[in-house]
Amino acid sequence: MMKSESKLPPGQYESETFYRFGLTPFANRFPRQLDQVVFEITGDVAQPMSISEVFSKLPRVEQTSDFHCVTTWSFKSLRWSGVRFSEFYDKIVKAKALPAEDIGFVILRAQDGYRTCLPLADLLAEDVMLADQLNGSPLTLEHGAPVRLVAPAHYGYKNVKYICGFEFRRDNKLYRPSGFRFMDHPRARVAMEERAKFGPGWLFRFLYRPLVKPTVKKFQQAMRNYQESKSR
Ligand SMILES: Nc1nc2c(c(=O)[nH]1)N[C@H]1C(S)=C(S)[C@@H](COP(=O)(O)O)O[C@H]1N2
Ligand SMILES: [Mo]
Repeated sequence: MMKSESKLPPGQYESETFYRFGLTPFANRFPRQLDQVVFEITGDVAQPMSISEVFSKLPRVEQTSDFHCVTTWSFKSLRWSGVRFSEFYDKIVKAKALPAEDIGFVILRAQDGYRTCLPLADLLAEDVMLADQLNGSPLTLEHGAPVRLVAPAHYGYKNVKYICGFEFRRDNKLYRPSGFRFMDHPRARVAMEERAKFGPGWLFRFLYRPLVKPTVKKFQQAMRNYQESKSR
């Protein structure tokens, strides 16, 4: 496939491989529920609920976007298919779960225990998706099956894989990040190099870059172990 000519954001380099990647404590954790998509909707909503009909109820959209991990690798031109988060919010969450008028933040939860948080306004952007397909095939386990968040304007760590829950909140007081607090910028916008909560973003290029290789290795080994355990 033709790669886009898009310029990379500040401090990023182009990777040849779309790695399985993440926070190392999550390398050995995998989703249990792969065949059916069920989202838990909680928080400041009148009607907390589980929702399973998302992909059948909303228009399918496709988009090609680049992916940027905070540790400085980027992978260009990924073709995602799924539904727009804004459609999901307007047509399903608002209609059924009845969120408060002044929701400010969404805590995103995954089947491996991972969680992160983004302002609702950022999630409502045109290019934010709940994706269940990548490059014409169903999402693989490596990349977040059965469904992941795709938010190309935000670093990889906001692009939650194995997504299973949305906690809609007026504020983010109750939110506790998965990793170290300093690592979790409330927005993590790639264009602004919001790599970490404190300090200049560019500084973290040099702190994070040496972590890429060992992290990739750890995630690859974890994947092999998992596949072996499944085939036994
Ligand atoms: N559930 C879950 N989602 C996650 C992570 C994780 O460990 N668990 N890691 C994040 C990070 S740091 C990155 S860079 C991307 C990596 O996505 P990929 O494995 O599809 O390349 O997933 C993000 N979403
Ligand atoms: Mo990342």
